[in-house]
Amino acid sequence: MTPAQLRRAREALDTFTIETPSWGFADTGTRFGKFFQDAAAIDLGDKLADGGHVHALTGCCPTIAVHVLWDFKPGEDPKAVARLARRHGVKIGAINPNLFQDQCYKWGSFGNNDAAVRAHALQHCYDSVAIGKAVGSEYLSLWFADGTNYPGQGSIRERKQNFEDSLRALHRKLGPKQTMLVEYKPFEPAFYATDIADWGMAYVLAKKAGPRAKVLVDTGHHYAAQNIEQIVAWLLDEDMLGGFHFNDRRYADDDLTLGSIDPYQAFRIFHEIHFFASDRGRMPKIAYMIDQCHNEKPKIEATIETVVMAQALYAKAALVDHDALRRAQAKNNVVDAERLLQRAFATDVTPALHAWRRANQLPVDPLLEHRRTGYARAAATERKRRRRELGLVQGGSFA
Ligand code: PSV
Ligand code: MN
Repeated sequence: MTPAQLRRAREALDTFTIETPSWGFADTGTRFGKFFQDAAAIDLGDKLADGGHVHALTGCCPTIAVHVLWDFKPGEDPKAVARLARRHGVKIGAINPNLFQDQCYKWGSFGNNDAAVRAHALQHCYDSVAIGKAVGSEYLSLWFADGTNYPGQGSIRERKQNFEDSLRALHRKLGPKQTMLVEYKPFEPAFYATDIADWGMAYVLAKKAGPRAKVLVDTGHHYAAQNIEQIVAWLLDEDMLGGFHFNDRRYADDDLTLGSIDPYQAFRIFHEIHFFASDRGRMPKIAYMIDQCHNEKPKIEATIETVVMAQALYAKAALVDHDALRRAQAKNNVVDAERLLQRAFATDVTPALHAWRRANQLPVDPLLEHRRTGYARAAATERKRRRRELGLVQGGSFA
């Protein structure tokens, strides 16, 4: 790396944080079953401890996303949870209401044709907003499993209107510091018409809900050939990009670790963000989050791998020479324009990552340092014992 590249990459790293998901530390599986890990988090305390450990090693994961039903026991004091997070050196990040597991949601939540169920779902979201205010969270992150499985099953327009009404009502409850993120997904669990199937639908609903509603892009929630960075560029240009759920995939919503299959995809997304920032003279406010399930890899290792990969790809994307790119684009010089991206992608940014970590008193290799601490071994021993004492069947925690 040249000294200028080194400086640029380090400055980029200064602006980058990424949120870890509480559910990424717990036992997860596919719908065919779960394979348990002794060190998997049992409860929210464990998840916050694991997330705090990841932040202590990487220095760029100061918040942890929580899922209300999986993480908050009924009657749990959110302020006590916020204090616990602080003790682990982190804060509570996005609040994710759970609108898909109760039996009452068989026909949907906000899209349900039963007003009583819609009211129940809305109340759960109001409660989630209140939790968010109590813990000082900036984001309410909404994903809906709503949809229909067969043609003719429901009125697509009526379901859309039900969504509009509920999201508008929910937006009115947001505090001045809260942003509502609307996530989309084209398939699963509904397999005919998911109610919020793509970014256009999420955009329309967010626009109608109010100014503090934005779109959330989960990289796994697209058709295989879809150009995700183009969606990102459009949302940026419309000031409607609220955040990301990062993960990688080979087939569908596989929730693999970021960059394990296609690192160039994440690079191209980050490039659009850096290019936008360079055009506008300001970095947009975006909630970078991870949404992965680590079914086979040790959970903390998989999380650290993801964070480190995200930092590397973000730093590489910062190295694209934007002035040269604008010149190449103005002349329709396709080859040179593409080479600028490829050259940045091929740059080894390890020296910048190491220098940034050293400057922030962090281990240069967070994964090796994690192994050296023996954290996972100790957690496995303690959690195994605690599961026995509590009489818990492994995997008793949600997610
Ligand atoms: C759904 O697939 C999703 O991406 C949503 O963001 C959920 O909140 C998350 O996964 C966890 O199940
Ligand atoms: Mn997601």
